[in-house]
Amino acid sequence: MDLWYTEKHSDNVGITIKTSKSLFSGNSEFQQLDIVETLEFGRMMLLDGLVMVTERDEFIYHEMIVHPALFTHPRPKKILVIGGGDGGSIREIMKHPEIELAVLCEIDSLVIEKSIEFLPSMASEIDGNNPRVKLHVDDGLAYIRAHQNEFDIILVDSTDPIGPAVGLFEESFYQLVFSALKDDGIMIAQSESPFYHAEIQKNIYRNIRAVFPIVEMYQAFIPTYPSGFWSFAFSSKKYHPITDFDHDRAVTRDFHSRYYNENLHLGAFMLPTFARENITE
Ligand code: AG3
Repeated sequence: MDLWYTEKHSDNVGITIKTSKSLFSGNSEFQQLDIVETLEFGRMMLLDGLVMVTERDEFIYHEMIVHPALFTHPRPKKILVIGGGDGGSIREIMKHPEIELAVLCEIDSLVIEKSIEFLPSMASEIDGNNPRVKLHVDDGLAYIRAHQNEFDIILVDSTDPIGPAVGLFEESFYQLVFSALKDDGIMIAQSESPFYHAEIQKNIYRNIRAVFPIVEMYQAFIPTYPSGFWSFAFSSKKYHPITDFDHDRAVTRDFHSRYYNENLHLGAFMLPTFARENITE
């Protein structure tokens, strides 16, 4: 029997992926979590039916949410990831030896637990054995409200602005992130698809610009996300992702990356006109 899963990307379009078995399906107090085996993309994790990660293309998202900020900030030491319970962002952060501490604040312990169990290639650094990683099961809003002037970089590794993540796209949340960052801090927030989510993007960028002086969108190609054309908001108090980019440190990095590189760091900020128009007032 053929089992195909479809996530609708708009009212009339979706992505359909052939699956071979379900590894886990259950509900937490926040959302429905599914982990399935697929033929083309390896294991795939869904929250409320939306594709969060697949083993085959997660490297693109996780390299791109992490490395542009870490090679722009001159001395990043302490990082907070809000969401990201699969562990992929933490894995990429740990490739930077100068990072002293990465805190993961995920609202849903079921996501962490099942990622450790079924997605070990992503969750390798969140299994409790790395002293440079701390886990907090908490609402991101509650967590940063209690932290000021503490982090060099904060990554908002959230799901779409529906369900438990709605609050992570509001101006009041970005204000809290701003306060939780040090004076030269950087926030990166995943910011949806320029192709399908023009209205959502307008809203996200308006909210971030109300708080951060430097805001630049950059893009990545992620095959399993709506339209494949995805984006991140580089939001910063002081450092600019292009003029402050530490090119030499990126070139001499001592880890292999499969998507990010020193040329792409610059290229990712070059946007097609329609995408730029989504975020210009
Ligand atoms: N966070 C972004 C997922 C958004 C996907 N949206 C969708 N499929 N409609 C992924 C978290 C990875 N750490």
